[in-house]
Amino acid sequence: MSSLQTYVKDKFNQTIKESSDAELYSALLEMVHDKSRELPTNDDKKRKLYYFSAEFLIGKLLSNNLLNLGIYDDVKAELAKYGKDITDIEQVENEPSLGNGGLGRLAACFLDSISTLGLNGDGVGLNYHFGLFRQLFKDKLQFTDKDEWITGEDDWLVRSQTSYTVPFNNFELSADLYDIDVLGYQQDTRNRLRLFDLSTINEGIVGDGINFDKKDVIQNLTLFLYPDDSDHDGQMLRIFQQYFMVSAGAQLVLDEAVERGSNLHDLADYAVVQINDTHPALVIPELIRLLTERGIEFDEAVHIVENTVAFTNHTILSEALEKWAMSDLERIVPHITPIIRELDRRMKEKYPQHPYTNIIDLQDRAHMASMSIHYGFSVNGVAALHTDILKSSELRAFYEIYPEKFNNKTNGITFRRWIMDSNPELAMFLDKQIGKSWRTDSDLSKFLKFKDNKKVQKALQDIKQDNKQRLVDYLEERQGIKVNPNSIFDTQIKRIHEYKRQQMLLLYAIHKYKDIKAGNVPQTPLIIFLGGKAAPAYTTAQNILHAFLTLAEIVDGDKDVNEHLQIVVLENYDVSYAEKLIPATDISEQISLASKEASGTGNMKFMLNGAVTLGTLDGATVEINQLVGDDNSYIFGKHSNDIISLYETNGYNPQDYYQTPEIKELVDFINGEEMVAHGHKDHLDSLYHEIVSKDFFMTMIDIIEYIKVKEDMLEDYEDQSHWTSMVVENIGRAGYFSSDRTIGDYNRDIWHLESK
Ligand code: 26Q
Repeated sequence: MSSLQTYVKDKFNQTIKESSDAELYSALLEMVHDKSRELPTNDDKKRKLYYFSAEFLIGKLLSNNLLNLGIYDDVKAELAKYGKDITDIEQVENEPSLGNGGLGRLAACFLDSISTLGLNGDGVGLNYHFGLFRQLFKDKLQFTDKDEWITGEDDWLVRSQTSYTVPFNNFELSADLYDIDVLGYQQDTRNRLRLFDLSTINEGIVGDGINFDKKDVIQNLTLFLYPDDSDHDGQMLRIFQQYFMVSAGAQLVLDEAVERGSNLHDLADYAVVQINDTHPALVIPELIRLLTERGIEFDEAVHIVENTVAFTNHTILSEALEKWAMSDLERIVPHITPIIRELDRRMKEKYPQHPYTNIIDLQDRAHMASMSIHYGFSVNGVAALHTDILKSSELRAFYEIYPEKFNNKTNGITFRRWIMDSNPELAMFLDKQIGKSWRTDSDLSKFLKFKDNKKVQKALQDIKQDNKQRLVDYLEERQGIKVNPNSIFDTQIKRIHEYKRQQMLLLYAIHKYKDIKAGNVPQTPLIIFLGGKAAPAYTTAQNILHAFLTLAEIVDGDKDVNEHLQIVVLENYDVSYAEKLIPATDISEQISLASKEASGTGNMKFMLNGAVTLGTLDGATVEINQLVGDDNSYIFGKHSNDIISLYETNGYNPQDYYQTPEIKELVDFINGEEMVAHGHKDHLDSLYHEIVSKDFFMTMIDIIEYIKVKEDMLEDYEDQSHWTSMVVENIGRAGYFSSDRTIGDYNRDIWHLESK
């Protein structure tokens, strides 16, 4: 009897054939759990990485774990023998929404690579019961609901014996540790994602949607990821969450280091703490506090922490650079504020000529990035351009003091999830053409020689078509939307934010609609897929979604147009959706305002899956363009240095662009008669005014060129042989973006962990 059969028999006393998908899922989960727990952790190695992050957007784990254990194909075949389809069973699993977007997904890719490379490294974060939120569309508007993913029985969380006490001003909370095993690809060791949960949590306090009493921290602390922080109570809850995470995490770091043989004086030889953006930055004063509590002198404690903590920056948007009022910190965590003040005093004494790098500013607010740079030993950006901008403008004053701390680590993606799992047909085809070594060394360059090979081209076109069909079926099942698989699939999927310029794609869609109405019918139909959540308090982002949903309805209802153009807005875009959309896509939309997107990682996933990039020279898209060249990517728009000077000189006036007739016509459509007849006038007016009078992210500066380049691209698609040669070029050069490469770089330059 196979092992799955044994589990099914033991658990349900029946055969595979007799079992439902839910029962099979449950049995498989137990089987994988048992197999993973047989693997030793890497804790026999002296030095260990702790990747502290408020977000880990891990996605579903069943198929990924089966793949990493090397038993996916066997399990699939065995299920098939009894008429069961593994993809149906995968649907049973809930996807945890423990992240907003790129930063959280990056953390998940990194954990996969750390385990795959056999490095000793765990993730440390929080176990949010209802994740971020579930997005629902009603009346063409976004609504939010709690996203329940913990089932109690059939999830991946394993309660450990460990709990820590976390002190706050007038009370203490207890942090219970849950572990999720992180398996590496073909690895015989495992690491863990360590998630802390509030012992006194009460799910029952959540009312309608995602409403709950933000002040009731004793019951709410780990209910949601970043609940709305537009109000003061929300911001205070964020401080509670961050401190809860880092205090419990720091206790874990110290206890485990001692277990591995540290005397704490030598902590920096035993542990490295990477902080994922500033959200875990309070770990710096907390570690200092705990070390002094354990008998180490303050000066030495500071020195130890300086050699233990490293910081990654993920954004240059100033509103995302966290600063906390000292008065708020004093009310919530008074035992660390004297430490923050002392850290600030010391740096002011040492660098009096660098006021821009102060930790505490003139309004008595503590800057988390400043603290992390002064008291960490490494600062990295997440793509070459991003790191350059940090050095030359955003963090320039710090770079002058500490040039040796700055380094770039261009982001990456795990090939296990983003091709082997999500695009098995392409993965198998690559095996056939270039052998299987790419699965472990990420080297796809041998594929380049097939650029003009007609048979290879035909095979790639067939694979893309199959992936389109899979997406079409999934869309119908998930959202009840029907689409024509014989279309060009054009996709923008990411959080809704003005700097990412979904509103520019909207203007393109308006252009296309009008153009088709005017009789310019495209040879191949075009489908524009838009997916992303909008922060509940971010009005313009909500309005952009509303405008898309409204335009989608207009286009659908228009007989002259609907055979040639469709706009599909994906509800509750998540990792599972991405896994279906990316392999099916032809055009990868990476259209942020140059200088604003730190890296992007979706851009890499699309490239690996044979989509061609349409983008600005921003983030890692710059590196994609360098790798494939201008002949194999479609680049448009102003460059980052021009944009940075425009901001510096206040040189962008939206009216200058709005008055151009071609632009005016598109923008006016937003709250014109047709849109208002289908949508809500107030939302559409508000979006219109935002663009016409503010346009903070300069939509109109690039729109004309965007439309032109995109039309060229659509025309080029019609020459399928040429198009597919570009696809080969993109796939063949995607190896650089493997997160195994990124993690190798982190380890070589920052972590120095012993490799296998
Ligand atoms: C900050 C303060 C208050 C409330 C929320 C926040 C907050 C929350 C989430 C700030 C930032 C985030 C997430 C940022 C993020 O996802 N950044 C993305 O990181 C990716 C991985 O490096 C990059 O590829 C993207 O370019 C970057 O936008």
